[in-house]
Amino acid sequence: MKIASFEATTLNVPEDEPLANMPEEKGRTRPVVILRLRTDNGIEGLGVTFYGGKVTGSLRVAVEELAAFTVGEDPMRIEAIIAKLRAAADSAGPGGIFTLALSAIDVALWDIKGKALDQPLWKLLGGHRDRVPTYASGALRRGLTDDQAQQAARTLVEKGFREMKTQMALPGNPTPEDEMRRVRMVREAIGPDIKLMCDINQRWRPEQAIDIGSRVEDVGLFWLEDVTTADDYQGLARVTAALNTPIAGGEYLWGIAPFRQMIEARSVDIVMVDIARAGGVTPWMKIAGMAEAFNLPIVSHVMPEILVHVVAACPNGLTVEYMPRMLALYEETPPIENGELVLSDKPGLGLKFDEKAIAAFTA
Ligand code: SMN
Ligand code: MG
Repeated sequence: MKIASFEATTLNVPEDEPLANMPEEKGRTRPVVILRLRTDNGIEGLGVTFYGGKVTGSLRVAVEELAAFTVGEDPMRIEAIIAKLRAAADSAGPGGIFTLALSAIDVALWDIKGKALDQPLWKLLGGHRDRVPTYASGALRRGLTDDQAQQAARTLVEKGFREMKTQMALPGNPTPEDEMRRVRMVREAIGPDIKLMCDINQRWRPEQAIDIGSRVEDVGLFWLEDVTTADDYQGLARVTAALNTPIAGGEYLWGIAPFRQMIEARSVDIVMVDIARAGGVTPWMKIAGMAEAFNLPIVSHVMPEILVHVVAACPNGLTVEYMPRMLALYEETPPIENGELVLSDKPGLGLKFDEKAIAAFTA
């Protein structure tokens, strides 16, 4: 079996918020590049990447230029292909557009491998369990009013979510009191038994994180995420040491090596890995193993339809972020039962592009 051809397409995917119907801005779209990698025996692997912003055209070209080097290669030899692509791109890595593009190719190769072996990816990668907890994300954002946040939180509970994520570092010039009030109001709306995460998206100073983090310890957050600049490993470590609330981080790191620095510095209690910035399924699983060696749980970032496989595969997989932004790209995605995503036995990623939706989103 050899790679025979490929097709990369730029899409503008609507940023609707289907979980609690709280769109940030009506009509806003996110640019995304999708890849179809085809073999000479009729298998098609799919890949998705993004974070290209206004240079998404360049990201698509990077996917195409790299994919061209996979043609003629054996798709089962993923590490050999990655090495070839790294060499071809000279020093364009280790981060940036090169890695975002590599990720789409790596994901498509794993999809092909699963289909060729007639095995779902989560089993191929370890198959630790066939259901994984998931948390609602993207609905309880910082831009909402307190009332909207409470209403959205109740909607998520009514929909059966047992875990959900909100945000602090509110817009404007919030006082620590304002920040506390928001997270308390969300807790009040959902009750004590729902797991509540809170994302800061790198917007606090370490001392601010310790101050506000200490004031909200009694809210019982499941984790506090990206409390300060993502690569300030020492600053993060100070916050992690100072608070009882677990600190999560890692979504902004590129490749695998920075995770070593972050974990060795004891910067986080929970390791979060973004597949596009990591460079695909291959590095995601290596980072998961690194976290396991340090007795740390691992969690996914966005694209639950893909990441459910890697979290389910790992013994230290904790929960899957249910960020529904890309679900519209597919005919069908894993269902949620009792707050858990249910894995299937469909081969590879078990996903099929919804061709009508793709045509409608094509840029
Ligand atoms: C996030 C960042 C970028 C895109 C989507 C979501 C956020 C999260 O940090 O963790 O959900
Ligand atoms: Mg985050």
